[in-house]
Amino acid sequence: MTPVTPTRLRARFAETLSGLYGKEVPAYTTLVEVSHEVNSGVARAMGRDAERLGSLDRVTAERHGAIRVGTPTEMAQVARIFAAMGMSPTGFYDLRDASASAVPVVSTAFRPTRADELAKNPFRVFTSLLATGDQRFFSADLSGRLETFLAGRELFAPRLLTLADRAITHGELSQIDAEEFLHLAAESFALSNEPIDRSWYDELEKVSAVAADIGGVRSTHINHLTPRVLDIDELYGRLTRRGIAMIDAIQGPPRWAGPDVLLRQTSFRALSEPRRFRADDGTITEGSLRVRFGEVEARGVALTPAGREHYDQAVVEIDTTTDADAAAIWTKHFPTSEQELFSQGLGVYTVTAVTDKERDGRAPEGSIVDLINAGWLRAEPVVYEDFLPRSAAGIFQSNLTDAGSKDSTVGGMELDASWMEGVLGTALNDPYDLYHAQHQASVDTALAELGLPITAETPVPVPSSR
Ligand code: OOG
Ligand code: NI
Repeated sequence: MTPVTPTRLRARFAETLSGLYGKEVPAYTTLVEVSHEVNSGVARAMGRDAERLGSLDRVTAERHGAIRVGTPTEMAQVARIFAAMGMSPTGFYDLRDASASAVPVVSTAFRPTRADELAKNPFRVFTSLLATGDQRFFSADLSGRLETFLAGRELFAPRLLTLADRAITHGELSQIDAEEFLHLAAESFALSNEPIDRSWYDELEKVSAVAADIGGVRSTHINHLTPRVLDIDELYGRLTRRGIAMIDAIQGPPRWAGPDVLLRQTSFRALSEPRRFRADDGTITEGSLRVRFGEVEARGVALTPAGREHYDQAVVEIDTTTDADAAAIWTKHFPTSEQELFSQGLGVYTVTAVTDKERDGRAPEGSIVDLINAGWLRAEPVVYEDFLPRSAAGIFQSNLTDAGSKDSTVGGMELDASWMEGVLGTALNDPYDLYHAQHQASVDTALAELGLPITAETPVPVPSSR
């Protein structure tokens, strides 16, 4: 029996989780069905152009999950489980200040980083860690009790972690081990039936619904599993017409006539799910909680640090303008064509050499942009594989019924990317480095194919984000 590779484990895990989540949250299955309808419609209407940002197979299988954990120890265990599936921590997101509501978490996303791995299966998981020591949210007393509670729980079976380490060490698992790994991993993220201690949950919920979801229970669960759609405005309309209650808006860049960049997301509202509760006197009652929702997303072209600055400025302007016409504001910050997005150094592209071009005695010369304009190189957009703190905070917030509480008069706690690296025991990938390396590698290969020295200036600035 052939061993199972990390790539295969990742694809199987994404499928298994999708099956599990569909049983737990039937509306998710509707969301996936409607996403597929929209994607086939776009593919029919646009033909091959629909696949500019990923093959239809990739987009159809594509999901991101969101999970939330309570302690650095749990976070480090998550890192081992995902490393077994070829997913490494990428990017650092601090959501504590990104939202008006109390969202006391810092996050990273586990994902494959190589273009060929992303093409095979791009499964990624946005993973948030509760900032239990941040006194803007938790008093010293509550923080102490919360940390004691969290230290006493076990989210992942020791056997699961052993199998994860085996996959990391050997770069594969036997089929028997792989089945057990997948079973235990999926089980760790299933919604638990264990009664929830009512007064403990309520005490945390007063501070933050997110804190209660993470620290009020003895297990974790997948919060949402997000399919990718090629036309999110169309999807939003279709779901609304089906009577599904959606959050008010699509987060991220507005719909407009120019190229889609970064990420646009929306979701149906968190559904009421049956959960069991234990009262102080020990009696068990049936109740319900609303914490899990159905998110969906559309992905666009990745931006360079310069492009990201344009996005940040556009967002501030949209936020601070009353009755803003978001698309009109966007137009002031972004060029309307992909050519411009590339030549202004705002979007991330790879290039390939056009080797069958008639040379007519002329030799290729000039900058990358000159070579593209003269037909020596073809540019392809690189899809944005990461997340946006502002949209993430917006998604968290639009599904909370209560803003919770945050005492901004006390200082926050410094938790940054290097702190997260300490927690994970491994370096975080910087998304800008990954995009830049992908661009540069394609330039090097293409120029070599055209027989040119690798001196032509590249339009993508070196990352200046840190
Ligand atoms: C994570 C929210 C962020 C996204 O897509 O931006 C997120 C969560 O709700 O745990 O998933
Ligand atoms: Ni999400």
